[in-house]
Amino acid sequence: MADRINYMATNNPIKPPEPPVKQPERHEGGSVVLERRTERVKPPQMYQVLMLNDDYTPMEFVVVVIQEYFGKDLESATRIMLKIHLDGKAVCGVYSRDVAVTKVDQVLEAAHKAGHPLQCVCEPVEM
Ligand code: TYC
Repeated sequence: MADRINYMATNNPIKPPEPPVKQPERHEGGSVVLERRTERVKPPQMYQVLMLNDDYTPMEFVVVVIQEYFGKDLESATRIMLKIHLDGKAVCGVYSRDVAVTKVDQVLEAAHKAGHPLQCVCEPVEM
């Protein structure tokens, strides 16, 4: 036995230290916070893209633009176009800021190329 290497641990294993016990926070008035959670990240601000009415842009063009750039089917696009025509404006879609700005650019470019005065804007959604 003496000529064999002794692989046994020579010391007793040490118990790892206990994690520190968090003391509940006590506040004036008697309220107690048992555990304070780290704050969750808030969702990003979203932007709605609105199209505005005018007296010159043909309805058919607006319907095609809404289908093309906002992914709506013919029926939804027609409903949105009519809402713009009657109310002066309507939301075509809600996106993150970069996407919303891109949609506005695309609509304005398409309208400009076709010679129509169609206007489109984006604004933060109230949360
Ligand atoms: N008012 C336009 C017309 O009567 C149609 C129209 C609808 C124009 C929506 C712009 O965003 C618009 N031809």
